[in-house]
Amino acid sequence: MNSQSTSMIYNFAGIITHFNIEGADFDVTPFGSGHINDTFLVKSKIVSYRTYLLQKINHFVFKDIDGLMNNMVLVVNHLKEKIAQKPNGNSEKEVLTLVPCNNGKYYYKDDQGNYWRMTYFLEDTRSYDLVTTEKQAYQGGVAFGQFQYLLADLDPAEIVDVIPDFLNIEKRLRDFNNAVANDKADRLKTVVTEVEYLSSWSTAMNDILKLGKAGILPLRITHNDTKFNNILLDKNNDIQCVIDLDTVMPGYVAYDFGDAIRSIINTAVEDEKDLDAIQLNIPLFTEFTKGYLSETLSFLTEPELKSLIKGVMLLPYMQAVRFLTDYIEGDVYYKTHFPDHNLQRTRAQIQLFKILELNRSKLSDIVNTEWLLLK
Ligand code: ADP
Ligand code: GN1
Ligand code: MG
Repeated sequence: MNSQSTSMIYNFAGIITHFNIEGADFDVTPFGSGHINDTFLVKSKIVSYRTYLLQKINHFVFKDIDGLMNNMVLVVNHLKEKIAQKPNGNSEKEVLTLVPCNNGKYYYKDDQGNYWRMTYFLEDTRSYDLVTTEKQAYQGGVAFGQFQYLLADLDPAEIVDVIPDFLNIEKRLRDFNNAVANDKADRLKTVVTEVEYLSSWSTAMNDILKLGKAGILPLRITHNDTKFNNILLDKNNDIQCVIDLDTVMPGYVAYDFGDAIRSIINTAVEDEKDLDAIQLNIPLFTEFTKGYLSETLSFLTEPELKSLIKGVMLLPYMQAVRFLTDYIEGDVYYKTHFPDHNLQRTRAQIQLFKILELNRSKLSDIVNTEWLLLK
């Protein structure tokens, strides 16, 4: 969507007046490549004024907006307090800052029923859909490891489950099987191979849940959407800020580890069409692992450490299940940019999963070695 077409749909000038910000007369342009929310850069024509990021929250995905925004306020306040205690910590740069609305809330509901929120735009930062350097991978590990560490003392009972069973593979497979049974968009005939392949792995993917239910893996507060483009790096490729806090909820650490690896180890993008371009970049895996363990070693239990490799297998698998479910249902959840986008995403994630499976023991050895080196 270009800025002209979005400004015809939304009355940005009107929406912005509901937020407590300095300046007037803004340029509003679409920003970022997230699959869920709609993000816009709000830049004042007067250059000395702060730039903001306006997001239309996807209300189809996040049904409890009050719960969602309460979680976000809790998490950013907690992180800011922690960062302020760090030597040289800068809580405005390292943590998202929400802009309050004139109604005292942190979101505004417009008369079309859309929900909007605003944060400070973090200048001189970038997010990456594809990781290319070992430094980026290491910094990613530090970022998500530190995120878990800093939230370890936030009471999980205070966090609302905004999407219940978000990363529960049993639930995701139930949804998948329902989609297959209903075949609403009449697409099943085109994806028989993919459906059979994913179904053949379903029972093998239950380990983390089983260990969790048995009390062997603790529930902690996790990010749950640790795709690499959900961190901002500064000009020197040092970590600046973890973003996209919508899914911060109780979860298992292996979920965050596995989802981050899904985007870091892959030499190609998430929706790569050319399956041969999907290879593993093992040095990036090693660097992410080093960074992650350096921040989490103090609290990770041995079962959690052993579960990390299970997360590396589970998250690409679960993502393939989710993309294929959406494809079969007629593309109702993720934003798509061309007709078979969700199918292309599914195939790319299946390919990644297959190569990960071939390299599983090598990757597991790397985690163990890095752990022993750091201990
Ligand atoms: P989505 O839920 O749609 O993925 P995100 O919150 O991840 O939305 O934001 C989309 C993109 O916008 C990010 O990948 C990042 O590039 C950019 N972004 C988000 N927040 C900020 C910020 N505060 N400062 C600078 N860029 C940001
Ligand atoms: C979505 O919003 P974004 O693009 O960071 C999705 C994640 C998926 C990811 C796959 C709320 O994340 O769960 O892992 O796409 N977020 C939600 O790229 O479903
Ligand atoms: Mg995002």
